[in-house]
Amino acid sequence: MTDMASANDAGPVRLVRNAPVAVIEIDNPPVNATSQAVRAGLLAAIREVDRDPQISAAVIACAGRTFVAGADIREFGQPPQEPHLPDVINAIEACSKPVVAAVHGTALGGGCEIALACHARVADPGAGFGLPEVKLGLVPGAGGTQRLPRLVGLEAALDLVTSGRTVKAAEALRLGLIDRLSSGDLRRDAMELARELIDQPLRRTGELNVDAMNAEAASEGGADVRRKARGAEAPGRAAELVLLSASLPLQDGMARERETFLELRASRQSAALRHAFFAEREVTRLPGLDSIEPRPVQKIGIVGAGTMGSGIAIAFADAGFDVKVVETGEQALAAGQARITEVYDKQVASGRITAAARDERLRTIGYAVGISSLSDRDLVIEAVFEDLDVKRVLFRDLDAILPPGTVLATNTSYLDINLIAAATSRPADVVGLHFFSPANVMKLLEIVRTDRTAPDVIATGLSLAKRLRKIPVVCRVCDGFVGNRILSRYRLQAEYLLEEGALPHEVDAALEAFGFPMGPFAVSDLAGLDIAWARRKRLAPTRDPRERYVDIADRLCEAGRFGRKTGAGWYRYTGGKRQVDPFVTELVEEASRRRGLTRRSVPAEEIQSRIRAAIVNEACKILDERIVERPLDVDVVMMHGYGYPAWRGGPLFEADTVGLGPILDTVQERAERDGPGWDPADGLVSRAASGATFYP
Ligand code: T1G
Repeated sequence: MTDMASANDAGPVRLVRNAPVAVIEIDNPPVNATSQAVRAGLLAAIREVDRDPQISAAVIACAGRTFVAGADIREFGQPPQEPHLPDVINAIEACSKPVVAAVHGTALGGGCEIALACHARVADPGAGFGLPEVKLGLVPGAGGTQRLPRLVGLEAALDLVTSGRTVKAAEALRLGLIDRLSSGDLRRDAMELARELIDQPLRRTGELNVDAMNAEAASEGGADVRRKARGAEAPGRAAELVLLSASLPLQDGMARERETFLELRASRQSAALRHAFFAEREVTRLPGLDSIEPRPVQKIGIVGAGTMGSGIAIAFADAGFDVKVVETGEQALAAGQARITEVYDKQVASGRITAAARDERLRTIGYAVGISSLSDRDLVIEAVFEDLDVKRVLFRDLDAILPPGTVLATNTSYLDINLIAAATSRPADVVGLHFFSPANVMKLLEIVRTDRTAPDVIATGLSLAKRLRKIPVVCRVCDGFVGNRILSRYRLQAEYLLEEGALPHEVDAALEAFGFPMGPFAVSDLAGLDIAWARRKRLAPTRDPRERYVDIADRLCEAGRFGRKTGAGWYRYTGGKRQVDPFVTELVEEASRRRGLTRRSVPAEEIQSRIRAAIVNEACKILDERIVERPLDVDVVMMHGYGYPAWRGGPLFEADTVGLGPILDTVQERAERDGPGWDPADGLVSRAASGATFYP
């Protein structure tokens, strides 16, 4: 092989003129996104390959940690610049010489589309492929909806394009998305395949026929996609384009795709989802903390092996930590161990992990009775009974046995962590790590700093979140922190709607139509009504008598109806399905009578606007009180912990879009009727008056 390693100087794209197989290398950190310079360099390189008689084939590969992870999302707010990615990709496919993609890391979006237009694809066994554009409110814009079905068939293409999920290389091979798995040296294997294709008829993806599924299954696929999208537009539009691939020539299909892509790129939903994408990353960067070194943490202690403690143990074991779970007695410990083992057994049964991986994870989790075995831990998290005195005693005892520097964390959902920290001699080492159930699944982690938490302890929390692949939001202490505080507020507004005429299933239906995966009453039944009941009883002495209080939930609890776990709450449950219960309807109607209200039919739009106003107003108060630093902190909590539709960008992003004036009007109307807890937030009043927004 002539070592003619002379590269053109087209910035992030190098053409290495090995003969007969050249290498086109893209080097655009951090994820080789197809910026304008990458597109121009790639087009120039592929034209050179076509032109140079010394070159008989080419491999497209990437430097750094991944193959092209897509178009550069940061460019979307600007006017499109040539060369456009579809043109570059068409040039790859039209090349007169074989072009092979060498994929490592993740080929996503435009990256996957580049690979699809190559004449063959070789992947690292650990590589992934996906078209996640729908997660940004878009559809693939460079041939993905038209070429993928030509390689994998309509059914698989519908699944991948409308879900945006990433498939691992083994599945990609099985689907026909790739041709080979690399045996070790990816570039060598790709060059080998390219060499084999020299002088062979080129297999151009765009010229393949689509293996169409039957029309009925296709239309069902499209309808099912829209139902699951819960108001998001992109998945349904993507489904239409994939189905069109079976009836249109490639370029006609790509023209329809490009038209849809440009339309959606200008849409509110896409702006909201792109905001959400960057907010999830921005939220991990707190002003003033970027230079603080986190404490080294590898050994984790977890006190309490109940639902939360077990889930937290699994989350840390999955991330490769050394975990020790303790309980007060053998029976509770055994129950926790059984709970953890059951989760892993289910993952093996579903094929999510292998039995060997399960055994490896279970080996990293130790169990003991009592806290004395935790003295070698770097971090100890308590997930015991939600009672302040219990937690204070526990922290006092932990303080006595843990070495200096160990971080003491509480998983409390509501309690004042300043008071828990005050029970120790080391309040600077105390922090809240509020996981959401199931703790090994839910992405959100509220990192709650007390008045005295040391900066390096907060930095430790952020570092742990990254290793746990969770999304952290740092907040200060208040009742319910961010998410639960807002949830309590809008759940109360939902109960006012019951007194005025709505029924639980109507409120839930309106909010599920708004885009929440589940309405507040169904969520209550899932979480358990008794938890919020205990909090209301604890707060009762401090409740402002002027504020409208609804006792329907108390009556349900007094009747032993704690939700799914007791077979009845706001709904009755038979076979896991929720059903409207006349008992609850009667309770609600009786509450209206006691309030002296004549029930009326409440339109879904009113339910949605009042709930959104309640959320925005409380979120703004949280900002005003500096519980969090930025609007995006609240938006990320609500999207990742409470199901606020990401295609709305989170409550404060959406408030800017809807307009703060109309939202303030709704808040002020409720304040007159519902009492002092509903006073408009100062920040909402001032922004509405000045025309300012939450996101300048
Ligand atoms: N554009 C611009 N920046 C991006 C980016 C992208 N596509 N992907 C990641 N980044 C930045 C990210 O903001 C962060 O920056 C850094 O890279 C590391 O990312 C035409 C139109 C690839 C799986 O949707 O899923 O192609 O915060 O922290 O956890 O049809 O990034 O450090 O400043 O997430 O290792 C389709 C989105 C685009 C993929 C890596 N592609 N990215 O995860 O690192 S639309 C996507 C990801 C498209 C075509 C259409 C992940 C990742 P900073 P990270 P990671």
